[in-house]
Amino acid sequence: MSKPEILMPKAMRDIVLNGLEARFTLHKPYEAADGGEAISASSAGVRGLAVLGTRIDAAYLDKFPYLEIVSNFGVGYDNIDAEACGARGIMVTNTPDVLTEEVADTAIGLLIMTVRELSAAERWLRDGNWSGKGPFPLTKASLKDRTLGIVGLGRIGKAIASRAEAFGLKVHYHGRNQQAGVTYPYHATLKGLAETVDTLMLVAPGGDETRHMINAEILKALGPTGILINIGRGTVVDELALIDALSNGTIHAAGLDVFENEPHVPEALMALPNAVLLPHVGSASVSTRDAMGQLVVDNLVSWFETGKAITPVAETAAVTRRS
Ligand code: 8YV
Repeated sequence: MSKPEILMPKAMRDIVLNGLEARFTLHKPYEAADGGEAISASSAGVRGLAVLGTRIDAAYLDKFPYLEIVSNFGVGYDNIDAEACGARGIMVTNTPDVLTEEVADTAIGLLIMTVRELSAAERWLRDGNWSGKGPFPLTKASLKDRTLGIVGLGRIGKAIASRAEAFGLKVHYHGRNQQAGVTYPYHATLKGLAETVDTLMLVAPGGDETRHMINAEILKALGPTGILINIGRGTVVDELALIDALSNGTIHAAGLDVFENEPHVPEALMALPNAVLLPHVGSASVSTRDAMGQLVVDNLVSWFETGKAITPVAETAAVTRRS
């Protein structure tokens, strides 16, 4: 029997490339001089996509009449119109769980960096200021006595919450629904959460539903001692409103691992001393990225061998293989 054809729109880690080449006929349109043309010429028999960040919408799906499965590298899949896939009977998978602890560790690291101004303190030393001008100025904020409001208490949110508790923080949360068995105080509205806590941790997924959830009103509710951390998706925050809030003292500081238009970060944000900015490194260790890559491969292998995906997304959980 001939091997199923898989298309990888953008280059991915060797673990994905080698894993797919061993089991499938792999199309790599990015190697051609004209990637776009190459996709339509080679697409006829493609039954699976291995995707890293490529926008997969209805028009993209039209190129692949025999498509059965889209295997996404990343737990977030706001790059994929999963409802359009589901409506066509196309399975979508993501890479949950394998990155949970890594992202939670990064979130806590970013929180402490932001509260205690650790990147500025390191720059102070490296610039020779410690021996020249004296000690780094005391930070206005401390982690002690903070209350953390988590927006999006899913698997990663819960891993952050248990770490935060170990640091002595009180934890509250907001999400679409109150969760059974969760004892952290629940806030039905984001504004209610922002008014109650002094530290907001965003772990919400991207997409239309969460776009610019964090706006001027929410930042005002968070208040002048407020600290905003975003480890989820950049689109959740209205970046211009955040720049305003950081510039005029509406909130104290922000730590961001994700941005609205990655990899572009607004100059105005870069210029702010009270923003800690990381280049989307939440899951970015070799071991975690390898585990994510392996899951991209395993979902495709499982689908074509057993007819079942390992980690289907909610929108396509009911999709079954036709052949
Ligand atoms: C991804 C992420 O690795 O999993 C996600 O949703 O944001 C990251 O962990 C990244 O988007 C892919 O480069």
